[in-house]
Amino acid sequence: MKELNKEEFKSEVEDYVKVLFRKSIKEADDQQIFQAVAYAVKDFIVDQWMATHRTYEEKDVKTVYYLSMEFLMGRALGNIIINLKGNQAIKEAIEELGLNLDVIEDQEPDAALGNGGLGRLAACFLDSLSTLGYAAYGCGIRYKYGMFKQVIENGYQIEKPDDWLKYGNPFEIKRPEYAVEVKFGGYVSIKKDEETGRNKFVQENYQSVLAVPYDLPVVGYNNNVVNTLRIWDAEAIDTFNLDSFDKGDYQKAVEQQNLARTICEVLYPNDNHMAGKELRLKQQYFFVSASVQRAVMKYMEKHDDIRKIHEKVCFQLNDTHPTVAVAELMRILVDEYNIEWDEAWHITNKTCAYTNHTIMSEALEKWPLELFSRLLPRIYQIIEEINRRFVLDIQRAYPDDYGKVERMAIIYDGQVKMAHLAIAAGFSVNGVARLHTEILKNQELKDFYQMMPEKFNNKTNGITQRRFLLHGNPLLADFVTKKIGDDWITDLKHIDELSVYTDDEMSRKEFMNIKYQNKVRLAKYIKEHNGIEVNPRSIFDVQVKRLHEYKRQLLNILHVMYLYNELKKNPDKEFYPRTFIFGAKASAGYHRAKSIIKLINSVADVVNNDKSIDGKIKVVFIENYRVSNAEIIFAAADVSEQISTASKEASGTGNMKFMLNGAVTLGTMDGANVEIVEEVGKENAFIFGLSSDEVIAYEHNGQYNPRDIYNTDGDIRAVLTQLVDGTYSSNLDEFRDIYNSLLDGQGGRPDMYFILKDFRSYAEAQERVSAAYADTAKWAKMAMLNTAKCGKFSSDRTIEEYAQEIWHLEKVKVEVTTED
Ligand code: HBZ
Repeated sequence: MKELNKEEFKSEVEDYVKVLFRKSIKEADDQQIFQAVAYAVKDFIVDQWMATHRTYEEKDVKTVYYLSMEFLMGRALGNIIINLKGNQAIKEAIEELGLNLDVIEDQEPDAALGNGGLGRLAACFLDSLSTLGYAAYGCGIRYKYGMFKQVIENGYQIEKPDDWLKYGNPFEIKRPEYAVEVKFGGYVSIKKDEETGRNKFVQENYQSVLAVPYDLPVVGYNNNVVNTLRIWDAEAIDTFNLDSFDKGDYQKAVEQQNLARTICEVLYPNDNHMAGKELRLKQQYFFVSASVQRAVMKYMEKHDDIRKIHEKVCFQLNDTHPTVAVAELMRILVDEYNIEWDEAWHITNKTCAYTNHTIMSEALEKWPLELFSRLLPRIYQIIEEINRRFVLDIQRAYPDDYGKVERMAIIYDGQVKMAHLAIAAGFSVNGVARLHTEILKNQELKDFYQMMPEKFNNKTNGITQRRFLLHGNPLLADFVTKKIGDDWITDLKHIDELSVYTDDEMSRKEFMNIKYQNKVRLAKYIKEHNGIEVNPRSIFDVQVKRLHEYKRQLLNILHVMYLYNELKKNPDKEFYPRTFIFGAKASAGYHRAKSIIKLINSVADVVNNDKSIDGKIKVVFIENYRVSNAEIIFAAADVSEQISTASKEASGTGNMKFMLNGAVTLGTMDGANVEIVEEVGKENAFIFGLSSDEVIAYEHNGQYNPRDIYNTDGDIRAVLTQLVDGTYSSNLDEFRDIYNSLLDGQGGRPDMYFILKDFRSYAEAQERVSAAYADTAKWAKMAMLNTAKCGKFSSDRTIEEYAQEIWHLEKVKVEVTTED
């Protein structure tokens, strides 16, 4: 690993401030200093970046292309510095320049090219791929505006554009030499190919855009490996050539300009919900076509037989969003390389693999045929042919069961079903936690599992300990390293060696003192950003994640309302002070989710300002929750709220970040919580609520009636009544929709999220939390064991499983030579 030279680095920073801004360090503002430091860091890694790609080519290694609409990267600078092990040297260099690294890191906008779990998982995977030394590209979209910035006004969420590229992105490199054309619309005609004499399908009268890649470095930990996140931007293909324009051309040129301008404009802010918009499908095909075309070209530069592409290339589809990749690859093989259908299909089957991230029906992608065939006429033809053959396969396998075709066809009911296409076309279908994969196999995708059991496998999610402990929680990271050495940084299983220290009182005290200091850090953040004073000696009970009904932030806040009532009734009741911390963005068009944000803020207003409860309960809604402030929040949490309706959360990854940072899970047996409890032991978590089997049984038998609970449980009734009696809003209709949803559900179905059903069990688990926390030694041991037992949840483990079992990649060692 190349050493970072402090003096060289200092003069680079000075040079960059001069060259970029014509200023001295003293004159430059914080943003300019950040830019200069970032350029100096990029200079340092560029040799490794080149060496990495030279090594991949020399060794001719297989490459995974991780196709994803989302990469929720967060900030790059701090992460790159720690992965370079350059923290000390750079910190000193910066200090010697009279600057402060924390302030500089804080200038960087988050690269928020993602919504939540799915996008952040992609980012963690890239970090692990580089650290483990696997050849990989992340392929995505260079959205001009990422996930919106959330501002809370009057308790309501307001969305502001996230202009993350305003000052330019110092880490990116534009690669116009690799630009490719992507075609939309028009029609398909059949032409005779002069060379082969065969019929060819040609797309005509289309509109096209130029896809131009920008590369971002993904630095591995201390190993010289720098992989690439390639994000595509759209540019107009023709500049106006005014001489030769007749009227029709002019019109078309304007349309193409508009198309190029709109495609990469903005990330759709939906989490677990299908947008169904034409522009979204354009975005999907745009980045997928560009990525697949480039991957094929790159492969063919070094190989002469396209039929063997699967030996060197794998496309991993991050959910169904990039599933058009299978049809695009078919198009290239059949139309451009003249390969027979059957053979092209086999090649495609061996090259594509699909990850499922949800069973929520509203998230499943289905595109209307009219839209699909109009926008992507040739791709649509190919999918029709895939469907025709797949339906024949189904009928052959189940000649007497027409229901199978109805349930499994790729095209049915006037829609293209992307999940069915992904399963039919890929060689691997994986879920993201054991329970989730079992539900896929036994419920949601039962028919597919029966027909193609060999495709199904589980890959339980993971997170990178380098960002979420080493960078986000330096105090705890140092403590762990002091106790057990630093092997955990690249092999998290070692963190189990911390277990023995849970019986040592001194170590426990040290651990809890670090937690306290992290709570002070968060309290300061809250004071600065929310103006709310919180007590770092109180229990920090945290729920941060996207706002969705199935994640049940509503259950949490209803319970706060209940506790508040209890305190008002019995002011002298012994009560361990609690700070309930929320952070969540709601999709802009998701009214009920936004209403729940308003409710949290309204409850906060009342409770925080009621002197009679003596500050025993505080409620804080942290504005604009995102990767950069998440790092601070996880470090400070005592209680990790993972309270989704069982069966609905595919995995969750926040749960793992909390665990790593020594927070104790309060959760349902859902997603990866099941595996967390398995690792840490039931006695070191607080589990409550219906099981996934029970939820699924209720869904089938329709026996759940929330009104029975309302009628028999006075405390619950009181809380619900307060939603509509003016306690939390002078507008009695403000929370009426929430009230109705709890009692009457929707579309004739009772509340699908079983909030009242799980309420008592949740409240009782919360009492256990309070009791456990009051026993300081017991809590310290539990918290510390959570950190010690989280070894399984590193994304390094997850990626190792993908690499061995799905992608079949080999590990590469990179040496930086003088050539670079
Ligand atoms: O993917 C999440 C799951 O809800 C979570 O349980 C899991 O841990 C995580 C990683 O596997 N899913 C998402 O975050 N999904 C989306 O963000 C999404 C975005 C656009 C869509 C559909 C889903 O159209």
